[in-house]
Amino acid sequence: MSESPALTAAVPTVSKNEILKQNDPTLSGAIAATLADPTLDHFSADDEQFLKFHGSYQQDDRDLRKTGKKYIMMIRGRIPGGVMTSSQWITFDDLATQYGNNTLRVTTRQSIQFHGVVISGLRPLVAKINESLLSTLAACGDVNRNITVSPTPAYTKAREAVFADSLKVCEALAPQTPSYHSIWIDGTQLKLDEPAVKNFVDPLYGQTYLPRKFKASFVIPPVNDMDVFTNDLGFIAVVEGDTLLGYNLAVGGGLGRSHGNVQTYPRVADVIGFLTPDQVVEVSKAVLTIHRDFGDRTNRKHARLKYVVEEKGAAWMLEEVNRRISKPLTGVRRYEFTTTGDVYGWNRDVYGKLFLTLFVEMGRIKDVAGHAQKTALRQVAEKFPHVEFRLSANQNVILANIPESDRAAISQLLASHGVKVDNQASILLAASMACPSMPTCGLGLAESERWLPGMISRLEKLGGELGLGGEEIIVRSTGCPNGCARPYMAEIAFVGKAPGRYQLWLGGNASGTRLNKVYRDTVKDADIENELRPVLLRWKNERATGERFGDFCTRVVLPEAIAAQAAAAAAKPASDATATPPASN
Ligand code: SRM
Ligand code: SF4
Repeated sequence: MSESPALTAAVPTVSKNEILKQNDPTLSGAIAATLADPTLDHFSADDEQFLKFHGSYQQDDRDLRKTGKKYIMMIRGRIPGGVMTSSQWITFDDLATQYGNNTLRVTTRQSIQFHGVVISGLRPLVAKINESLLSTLAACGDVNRNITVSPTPAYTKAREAVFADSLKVCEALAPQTPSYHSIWIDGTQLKLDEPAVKNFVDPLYGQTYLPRKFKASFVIPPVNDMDVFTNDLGFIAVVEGDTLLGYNLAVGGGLGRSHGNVQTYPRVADVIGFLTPDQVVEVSKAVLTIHRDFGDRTNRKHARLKYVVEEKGAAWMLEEVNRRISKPLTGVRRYEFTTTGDVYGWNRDVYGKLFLTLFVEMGRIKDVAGHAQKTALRQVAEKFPHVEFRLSANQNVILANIPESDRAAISQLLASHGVKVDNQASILLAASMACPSMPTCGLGLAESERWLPGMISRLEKLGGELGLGGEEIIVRSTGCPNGCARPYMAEIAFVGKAPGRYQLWLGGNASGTRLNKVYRDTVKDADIENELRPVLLRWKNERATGERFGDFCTRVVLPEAIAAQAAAAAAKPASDATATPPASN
């Protein structure tokens, strides 16, 4: 398999991916041909890029690298708002067993990922997802990704209107490429010489799609369970009782960064105006096309919409959105967020039925000795077909639409598989998230999903020693700085730098409105308690009444640490200056 010949003629100013898209706006590459060849165990580097638009990543098992390279695929579902029927759940459960590594990975964007799929399983898996009336199209790639929507049915009946609006946006922003159907459903390579195919240009995205990924979210205050400010496009519902009045528009959020590259940084979105529900599609297209037209196509590390908004300003953004819509946005309405968390256990919904939020450790649904969560959920889906499965952006599962009469039977079924409905996890674990990192993620620099549960136990031990047991602190970890478990919003974040080494970030808040900051640039795994002990002790002794750890760090610890780092940097000879770790990035 060879690289695209177009690369030899690369226009120096645009990135490689731009040339790939330009040369094949159908995004078909040679995917179908590779799938049809049983001698191949992986795709070409070019097709890896096209595959993302189809919802799949080529990976290799990093645990096996020392003995050889085993190619595996990750497939991500496109599940708007994370809502699934019980029969779709059964399909996904079957597919994980038949083609994947027998786990379902609930993602931080309300989707499910399959890991460890070998190339021969890829097409049947994607075809069966489509048969279940879900998709994988645009779950990844330079397009609008899975739209997230507040899933909890406890707060307002307006959620249904918000969800309906999100589906309209999802449909309006979906790419139109004919290659998805032909590769995954028909199993054929698109005939690139057919005029309709040859001249295909996506009506919304154009020939080269977006410069980078684009993420949208709908959230209903006061619960910021979506981390809405980390999205390129956020709709913050303005609700009166059960009536949806409209949305405040948030633009330009995003978290990805690279170590040592200060041109890359996490950013919270700006809230720039208010729109009525009839405007959601028009406004979504306006924001998306601003990214399409102004995003940086020369440098993928600088290509997200957040850099456009940061560099041109929120006022410019508002003007540009208004230029592209028929009725201008009006002034931002009052809103307030108080929490980002899910409500665990049994609760009553706004219609008088019940829902049950189940904690999923680091998002990984699997069967282990004494805790067969995968089997338990499947049996719920089989025996209670009216139950709706909702994925949360905190990597949990909400079972919704449950009559009171099913409560005892469902609790009992879960208990028989070791799955608790009360006191499901310790207070720290229940508020934690980790990205997958090893062994599947090719970008991971350190462990994350496999490491954080042990780290949480260590923090619980430390908290116990200091008399701080029972206090909630939002702890998140990622294996690299890309930010997949949204670490930069956490009160304590561990961001992988190298095997066994983490950057330590402190200072996010409970409402998901504030970024944290770097406290230590590199900490060895074994030294983490030593770094955190004095900070936790100060919090215990010096905090204001009810002050959370992240708020205390932002008020007291970080300003002092940043001043100390600046003083140390000033005291160093000029030649050493670049070795000073940044206080924030
Ligand atoms: Fe992510 C890339 C996993 C949410 C920022 N992300 C990846 C890849 C596909 C690695 C790759 O490119 O080769 C990871 C696959 C690992 C694996 O083995 O499964 C990966 N990202 C995830 C998931 C599964 C993490 C999780 O714990 O659930 C989340 C899937 C969401 C979904 O269903 O669509 C996931 N990723 C996020 C988020 C959080 C969010 O969107 O709410 C972010 C930060 C927000 C943002 O986008 O700014 C995020 N992922 C990234 C980035 C950095 C993007 C940037 O602007 O620089 C990358 C790297 C890239 O795109 O080049 C990345
Ligand atoms: Fe991979 Fe980094 Fe995302 Fe973790 S944060 S899944 S290591 S890209």
